[in-house]
Amino acid sequence: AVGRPIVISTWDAGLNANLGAWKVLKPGGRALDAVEAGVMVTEDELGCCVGLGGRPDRDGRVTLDACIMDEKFNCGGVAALERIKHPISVARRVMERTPHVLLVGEGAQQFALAQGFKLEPQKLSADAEKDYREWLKTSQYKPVINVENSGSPRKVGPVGGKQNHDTIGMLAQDAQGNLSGSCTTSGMAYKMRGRVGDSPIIGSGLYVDNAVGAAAATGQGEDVIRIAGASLIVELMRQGMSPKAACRAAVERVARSKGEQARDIQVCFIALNNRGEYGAFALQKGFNYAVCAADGKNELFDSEYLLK
Ligand code: SD4
Repeated sequence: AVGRPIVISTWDAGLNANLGAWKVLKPGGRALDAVEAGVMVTEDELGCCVGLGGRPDRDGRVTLDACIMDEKFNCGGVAALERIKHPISVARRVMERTPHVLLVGEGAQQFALAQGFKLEPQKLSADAEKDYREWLKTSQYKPVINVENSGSPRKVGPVGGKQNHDTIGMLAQDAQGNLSGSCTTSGMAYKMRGRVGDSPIIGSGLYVDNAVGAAAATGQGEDVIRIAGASLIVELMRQGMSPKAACRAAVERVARSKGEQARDIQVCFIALNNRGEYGAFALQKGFNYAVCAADGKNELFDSEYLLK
């Protein structure tokens, strides 16, 4: 353990996101506020897989998935939400202002507008537009492993339009010892219209039990849902596994569920327990995660992985 507060998030875009969370955590703020503020940074950046700058579905529409969970099992999510800049904040409103956990599509957008969120133009970023046109030439759906990773060493700071970042999952423990988590994505590029991945699904893309720990997922959402990934990891930590061992066990279960096809996908997990210990594990090479903890150091780590 490195001490609290602590925040951990997926991929190299997590470095910037952690700084957003740290502004809340350092002066003693709530983990819940931190995980919302943190991933909002990523939702604002241009990149392949989060926010309105993300890649569209096969019909050319950017559809966003997000969820959030606090230390008291409160949770909320949105799926297939269009033209709203901060799906994570809409997810939080679903949690705090409705009797429901998940709103989808048009209903989610209506709710967002009723809550005062602004309808953004229906427009792809220049990079997304270019890639989409290229993709239309073959129209083949073939997820690219580790497309999320920007591929070059990344420093904290302003992000150029070229950055290629993914789904961000974020877990935090505040100075009071409370845990919360968030997850936000534009999902797999060129997915079928209406497709929802693991990221807005409580128990798959994200799970938090304050008495045990928290976990988040990124990668091929269908294969995270199949094993109820984040929930599984929290249950394994409950039984005494370390965060990393629990993430590894979940990856092994994905591998078992996929058989030979495991080589064609990437699945990655991060976890944080209530003692402030963290860990990660991935199916394939190339996953990394960012950790910012008590000493204020914000560092990127390469995850270990199963398939050598
Ligand atoms: C999804 N898990 O929609 C997300 C996307 C992702 O790497 O994490 N891609 O399936």
